[in-house]
Amino acid sequence: MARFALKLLLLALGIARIQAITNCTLPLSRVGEKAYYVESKEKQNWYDANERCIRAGLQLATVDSEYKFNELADFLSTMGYRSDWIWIGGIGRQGSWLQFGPARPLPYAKWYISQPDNLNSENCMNLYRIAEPWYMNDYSCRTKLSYICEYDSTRIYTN
Ligand SMILES: [Ca+2]
Repeated sequence: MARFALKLLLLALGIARIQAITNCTLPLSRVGEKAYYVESKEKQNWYDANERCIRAGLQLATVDSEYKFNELADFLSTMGYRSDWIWIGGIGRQGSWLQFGPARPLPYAKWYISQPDNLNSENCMNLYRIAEPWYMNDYSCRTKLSYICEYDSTRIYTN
């Protein structure tokens, strides 16, 4: 019991430290060296979601490895997100995709079957859950979706 309380205290201190560094007042959830914030009530188009993350000292969450993808997917599932379409930090055009933080070609991708399909000019990246696993999809940037911001203590933010 004492160990659990200590773990909770350390978690709270970790979040407080991140919020002090970023001046972020959003309720972050810590996962390892990262902290996430999911906004699912006030949905935004990709551009506004990106801006809101940046204004909070964060960035749209990025996927740079299979490990990170699974961490993000597990976090979203644990937090109870089942049917949300969620913006993440990736943009693309005509098959060439970049992720943010800093911008670079995608180091890892887990697209759903036949995605990215660029249906109706889909140039922004979201996560969605088809059956059990989460996948990436390209979607119209102007559509309002939930979004996930991240803070990663191992990363220098340049966007
Ligand atoms: Ca698509």
